[in-house]
Amino acid sequence: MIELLQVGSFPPEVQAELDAGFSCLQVEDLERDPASAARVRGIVTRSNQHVPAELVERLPNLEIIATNGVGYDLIPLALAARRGIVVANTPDVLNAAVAELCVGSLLALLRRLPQADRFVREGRWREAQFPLATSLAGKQVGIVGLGRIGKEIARRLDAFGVVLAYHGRSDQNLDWRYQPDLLALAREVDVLVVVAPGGPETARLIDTRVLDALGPQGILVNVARGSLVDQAALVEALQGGRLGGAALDVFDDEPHVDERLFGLDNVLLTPHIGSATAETRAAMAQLMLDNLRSWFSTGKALTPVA
Ligand code: 8YV
Repeated sequence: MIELLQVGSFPPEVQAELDAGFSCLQVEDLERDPASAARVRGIVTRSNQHVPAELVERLPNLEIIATNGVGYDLIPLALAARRGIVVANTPDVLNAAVAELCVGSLLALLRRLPQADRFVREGRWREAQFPLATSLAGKQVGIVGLGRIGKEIARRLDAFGVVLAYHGRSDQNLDWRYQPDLLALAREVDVLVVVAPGGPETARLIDTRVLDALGPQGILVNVARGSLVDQAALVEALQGGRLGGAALDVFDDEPHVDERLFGLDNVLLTPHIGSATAETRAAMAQLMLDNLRSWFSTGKALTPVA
């Protein structure tokens, strides 16, 4: 049976599929039996798992790294390219789920849904009216990273009557306005949605200058990677009233979240659940498995990272 090195865990039904088709080693198995490293032909992992370059270097016959997720920022891509190792992710099948979470989180933050729920549950409606919130309709929204998921977010936001613009590496000549200057975009909008890929090129893209340009009424939404935002600067801007609010699904050092965020009423926190629907995760796992099966039967992955 083809031997894979498994980095990270999978739900039982996915693990059963992997075990039915492959012999899955753990990193500990390499320690126990160093000779097994030469037999490993693939790494199977998840997008929130770090695949160290040192680990890849220990596998002389590695052919493919297949990840369950769209992000590949924790995979040593340059090393893989140098070694001729294909990296396959699971794009597109999770676009709708992440877009739904983005729009849902933005609406929840603007209309203060968590607070309204607690207001009713705690019986406070009997004594007072819930304070007015603010509408999404009519807001100026900027999207940082108009890729596959970004476009799904934009299409959904169009239906809410917002005014959309986007920032990224190039003008895609779409109906939405392109803003080549990120600071200018942050100054222009009420809401800044971060949905660009993670990795060294986008690390701390949203820094103090961008947050201050977004301003005390501005809202930041991050459904991409914690690495895209200077988290310390974000916390300080929120605590200091220099930013109006934030909806965050991703963080530095997950699952450990800066506890200073917990006391902020103008922040919505979710535990990296962008793709976390049953349907989406099933589709992602299927595509990950199909990438592996396709590679070992045809020499081609279905969705290699461009
Ligand atoms: C999860 C993600 O982290 O796809 C990604 O890049 O960040 C999320 O879908 C991943 O799916 C965990 O397996």
